[in-house]
Amino acid sequence: MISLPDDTYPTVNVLNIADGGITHSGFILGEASDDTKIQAIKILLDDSTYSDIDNTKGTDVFKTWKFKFPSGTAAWRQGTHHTAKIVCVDNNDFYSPPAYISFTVGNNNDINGDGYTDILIGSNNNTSFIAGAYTFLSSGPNGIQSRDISSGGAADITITGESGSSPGITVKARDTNGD
Ligand SMILES: [Ca+2]
Ligand SMILES: [Ca+2]
Repeated sequence: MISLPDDTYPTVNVLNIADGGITHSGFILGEASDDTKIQAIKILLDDSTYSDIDNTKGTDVFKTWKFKFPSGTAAWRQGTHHTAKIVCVDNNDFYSPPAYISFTVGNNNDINGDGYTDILIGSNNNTSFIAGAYTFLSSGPNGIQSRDISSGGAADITITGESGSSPGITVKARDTNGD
């Protein structure tokens, strides 16, 4: 059997953040592919140095990847502007054309940690005088599925308060299970 040389460059792209957009998640999500094997996926943040998102040197020709924003003291503040350049390297050290995004950090309201914005709606005015909050979670790139909770639809998470209390007056969304 003749082994043909690898003459195909890998590809990489970002799925959840548009170039020039605002992100309301704490992750960058994307895909990578190659005709032979993906060796590594690397990211360069704010023109610093490349670090590995994935360096498993596996046998995959297609991968999805997920990069978590810096945390702790290095965490990015809301309203700050950042750039990310991502490349995929194949098993012959061919580099993909880079995927490049520049974006602004919004408030992180990706509650289910899938990289896409969720909605938390406070309610303190329902018929039984029980206050509450409704959470609608994104389902990946399809976003939040439309539903009508007044005619049989349901929120993903419903927080119901005691009668007479008002937990829904002020609500805050955060990435509660991001990993
Ligand atoms: Ca290749
Ligand atoms: Ca989400």
